Order: sequence, then structure tokens, then C-alpha cells
Amino acid sequence: MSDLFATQLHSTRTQLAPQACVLHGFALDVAGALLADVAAIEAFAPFRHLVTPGGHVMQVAMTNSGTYGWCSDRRGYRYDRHDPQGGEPWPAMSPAFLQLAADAAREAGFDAYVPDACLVNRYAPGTRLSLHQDRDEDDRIAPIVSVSLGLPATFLFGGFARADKAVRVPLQHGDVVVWGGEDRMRFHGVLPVKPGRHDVVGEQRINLTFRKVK
Ligand code: MD3
Ligand code: FE
Repeated sequence: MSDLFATQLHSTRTQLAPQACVLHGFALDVAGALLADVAAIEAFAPFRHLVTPGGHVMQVAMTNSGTYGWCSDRRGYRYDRHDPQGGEPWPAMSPAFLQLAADAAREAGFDAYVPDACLVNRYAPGTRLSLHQDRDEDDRIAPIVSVSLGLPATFLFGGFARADKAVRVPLQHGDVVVWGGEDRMRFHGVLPVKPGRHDVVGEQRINLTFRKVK
């Protein structure tokens, strides 16, 4: 019975496009390990609200793990090997991070996935992420793997132009989204997170996005 249930947790998939899918509950059994690793990252590289080149403070709080970390300031967006707040290298990606990313990528049809960056996003209730493309990576074919933890959110899965109609995709604790290849450059965003409390994660949503930058 428990085996059947465990299988069930990993069995549902929503195909969003030819090379984009949601693996429902795929990270559920490692969520505790991933959250412990987020706490370790945060201890060395605290969450912070970055400033956009336009001078706006981002609602989402961010930190990074891996060889490269995504940074934004008045000069622009870029990946940097060092945390500009303190100058140290970003905390290394943990075995649990690398394993989950590779397992999810393989499940979605992308073999031998070795990300070199993980952007960690933290959403307080009310926080949104406006429609954008991820275009600061040199590799625009390799998949991005995203893991949702904590409060649920509605993800906006758009097209290749900002004005294209976006589909709403509900994401829960433990869900993993993988997209690469022809769907890698789609516009996407997150609607404001509704107030609530998750049993394990509390009043927040944490999202891990694994990328291949170089
Ligand atoms: C499917 N993060 O950090 S991840 C980002 O939930 C970012 O924190 C969001 O967008 C978050 O850049 C979304 C899930 C995701 C992201 C981009 C996609 C799924 C996607 C692009 C195309 C298709
Ligand atoms: Fe993005």
C-alpha cells in the first residue's frame, strides 16, 4: 500500500508544451532535505531584495547556490561567481540539490543535467513576479528545473512574446517544473501569493530554479 502511494506521488505529470512539464509532487520526499540546505545557504548568503536596472526594488527576496549566482543592480542583470554582499563565493550546491535537479530533468527527458547555478526565491504573501524571460544564461537550450516549496502559487506560462496569452498553472509544495529546448525562452511569471501558512514552511513560498549558465 505504501509503495502504491509512493508511486502515485510521482506519477502525475502535466505537459505544458512539447518541452515543458510539471512533475506533480516529484520533490515531496526530499523537501525536508532541500529546506535544510536552503537554511544552510541562507546562513552564508542571506535573502535580499535586489534592485532592478530601472531602480525598482524586487518583491521577491533572492539568494544563490552554485558556481554562479544571479545578481541585479542599477548597472544591470548578470551572473557572478561571488556574492556582491561580502565578496565570498556563493555556497556550493548540495548533493540533494544536484540529485533532485538531475532526477527531475531525466524524468522530463533531459539526460545528464548538471546545473551550475541555483537561484533561490522567497515569496512572502502578496509577492508576485511579473512576466519575464530568463535570458541571462549563455545556454538557452539546457532545461531550467524549478522546485516549489511552501505556500501554493499560480504560475503564468506564456508564449514567446510578452503579449501572448499566458496559461495559469497551479503549483503546490513539492511540485517540480522542467522546461528546456524550444520552450526555454517562454515568458513566465507568478501571481501574488495568497496569504496562508504551510505546515512545514510557514507563511512563505520558496522556489528553487536550477540553471545551466555557462
Ligand atoms: C516554464 N521563478 O526565478 S519558476 C525565476 O516560481 C522565475 O520563482 C519563478 O521565473 C518562481 O526566473 C518561476 C517555474 C518556471 C519558470 C520559467 C518558465 C517555469 C517555466 C519558463 C517557461 C516555462
Ligand atoms: Fe524566470
